[in-house]
Amino acid sequence: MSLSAMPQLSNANLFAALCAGFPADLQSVALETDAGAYYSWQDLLDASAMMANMLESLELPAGARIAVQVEKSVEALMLYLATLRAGLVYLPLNTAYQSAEMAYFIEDAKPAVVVCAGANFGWLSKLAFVAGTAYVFTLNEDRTGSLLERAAQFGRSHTVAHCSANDLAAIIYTSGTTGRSKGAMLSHGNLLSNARVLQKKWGWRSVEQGGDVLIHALPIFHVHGLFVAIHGALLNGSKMIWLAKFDPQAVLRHFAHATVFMGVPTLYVRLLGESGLTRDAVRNMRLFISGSAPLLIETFTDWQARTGHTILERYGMSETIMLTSNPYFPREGVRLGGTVGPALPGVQLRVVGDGDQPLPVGEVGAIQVKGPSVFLGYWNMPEKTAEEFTADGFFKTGDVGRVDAQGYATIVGRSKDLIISGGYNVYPAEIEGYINALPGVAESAVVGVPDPDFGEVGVAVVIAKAGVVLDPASILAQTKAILANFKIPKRCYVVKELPRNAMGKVQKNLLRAQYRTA
Ligand code: MCA
Ligand code: AMP
Repeated sequence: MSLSAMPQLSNANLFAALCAGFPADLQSVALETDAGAYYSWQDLLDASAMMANMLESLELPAGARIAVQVEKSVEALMLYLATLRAGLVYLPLNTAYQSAEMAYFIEDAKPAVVVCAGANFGWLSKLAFVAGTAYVFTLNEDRTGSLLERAAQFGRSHTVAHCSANDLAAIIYTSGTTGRSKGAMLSHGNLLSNARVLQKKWGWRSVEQGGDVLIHALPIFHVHGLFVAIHGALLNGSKMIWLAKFDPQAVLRHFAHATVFMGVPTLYVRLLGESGLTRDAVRNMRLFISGSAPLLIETFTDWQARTGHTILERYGMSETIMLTSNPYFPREGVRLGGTVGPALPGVQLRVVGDGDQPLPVGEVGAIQVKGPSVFLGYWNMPEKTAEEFTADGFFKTGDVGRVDAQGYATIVGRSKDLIISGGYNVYPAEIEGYINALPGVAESAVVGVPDPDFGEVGVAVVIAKAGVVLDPASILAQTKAILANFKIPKRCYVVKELPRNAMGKVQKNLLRAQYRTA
């Protein structure tokens, strides 16, 4: 069959699917910001088209990366959509990362374009140009910067680039337990298949069914805020109330005009601290979703008692997007506090013991998964990628848990040395690497301890070199000058020695017990 006779292959570009979900009335409001700005669906289409045309004018190679480290804004969302519709690769980076961290990401990912805050242009552009980046644009929350100035010169009509489901759409860095961050490669198919499953699973309502309004209070440089929240609303043609950052009182005010809220457990803990959180305040809401970190059963039951709503907890990863979810519809079962619910349709989840042998129901073991939303692999790390998959194609999550007779999964811990603080991942190995390099430090260990607000925070235990006197406050201050603020241990102790097992390995469990409280 000649090419021309072949049926027009449907375009698997995620953007094509998202905008197909936009409401018929494109002049209606798509986003309402906490600063009182309104953007229509047409604005999203027009602005993302102009930016896509601008990106295409740069004549970048296929698969070029667009690295973005900017404060949350609607224009940053439009840039994400523009990158998708241009068929390029979106690489979001936490705004708290400092130059040492950014140098690593840019060296590793070799982005063709970097978009940064104007305030960081000085140091970041130098670092990017040295690494071979061709273009550095600025984008500020007040809609100033060279990116929008440049895009304003381009037209509003744009043909969405043709992509196959397996084409790369985004790279999400999820730091490695060995300290080196790994770029999780997610395809258009990974993202769209998961968005469609969640649309059904969570009962997103079409405009005809009364529609939905999402309060978006999460950062948009991680999977939860960038994919789970944004794709949920866009695919469903649902308005977003767009908060630049989480503020409990602002969220409380918006509950009256919204129906869906997604958050990490810390957001729920802080909302519970507000006397304004009442049944009446949430009378319009239909769904509260929690994830990214364990939701304490106390938070689950307190929320239920205070608001009458049962939080829906779900479980996912940057490498897999969402994997399991408690039910939304009563006909599918109850929401069990302390569990992350059954595997999503299409996801195979198993708990294994040694040799990847599946364990009997209810037994605790390593969680492994397979499914359409499991990533393509780690950027530039084929060996590391291969290590993370079993011979029969299951991805090793590094999480430890069990599955009950009804299929509900419970995460009981992690085999990976990881602290999840306020929903952000903090890798002890990375912090230890920086602390060990400080003058006078012989060795260090960073462990996670419970925290009422962030769920878990880091504590550093440090050994000084012989004859050196170390000041804990100075160790933290020096680390804070180098690393993202959320990674900095909340407490630091200088001790004579670290507890070790027979093999000489630091016994972090003993340190966690010893430093559990300040
Ligand atoms: C801020 N600080 C933190 C954290 N956030 N410390 C530890 N852990 C944190 N998460 C510190 C800052 O360093 C600063 O300290 C002080 O708190 C105030 O900073 P600020 O930014 O104002 O804090 P905040 O506004 O209170 O932020 C807390 C927050 C934020 C709203 C909970 O951390 C947040 O938005 N977390 C959401 C993360 C997220 O989106 N996770 C999804 C990952 P100092 O003053 O000393 O500098 S995706 C994922 O995990 C998978 C795929 C999944 O399942 O979703
Ligand atoms: P990330 O590396 O940002 O993709 O974070 C993924 C990790 O977050 C998972 O491997 C889990 O350890 C953790 N996680 C995500 N959702 C939950 C949840 N609902 N309960 C417990 N841990 C979770």
